[in-house]
Amino acid sequence: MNVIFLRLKLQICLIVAMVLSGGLFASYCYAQEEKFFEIKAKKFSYTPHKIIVNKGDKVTLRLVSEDVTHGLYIDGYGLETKAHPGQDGSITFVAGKTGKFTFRCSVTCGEFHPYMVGNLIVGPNYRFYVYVLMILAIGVGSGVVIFRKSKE
Ligand SMILES: [Cu+2]
Repeated sequence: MNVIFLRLKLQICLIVAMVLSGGLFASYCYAQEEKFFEIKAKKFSYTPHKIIVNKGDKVTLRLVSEDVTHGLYIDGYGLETKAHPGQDGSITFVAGKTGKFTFRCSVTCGEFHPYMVGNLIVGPNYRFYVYVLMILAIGVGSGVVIFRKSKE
């Protein structure tokens, strides 16, 4: 094994590492989607009462009250907003945790207030894994091609 060959191998490793890290970063950026939901709050329910997003999504919830002042508190995320009649509330956050989270009214609005709940469902981000697999395939593939060429 000569010095030139060793240097080539090192360069190949460097290129592959650069492709992989750049690809991972790009995957992370492209896998993130912006999602917007308008939630109508009325004694004693939310419409819609089920919000489904993917991990990493940038989520904006606008809370609109159709009668009295209502709140929306997301368990597990510890986020809250309030909507007064004619004055909407809003929360923007990155859904960093997967799972099923309950959101509930945080303003006592009447006798059935404790039952005013909904769910935030944050699923795993499959798009991200698909991108990562593609990048890995490209990285390994190009590495193999360069490696073979350098051997000739
Ligand atoms: Cu309430």
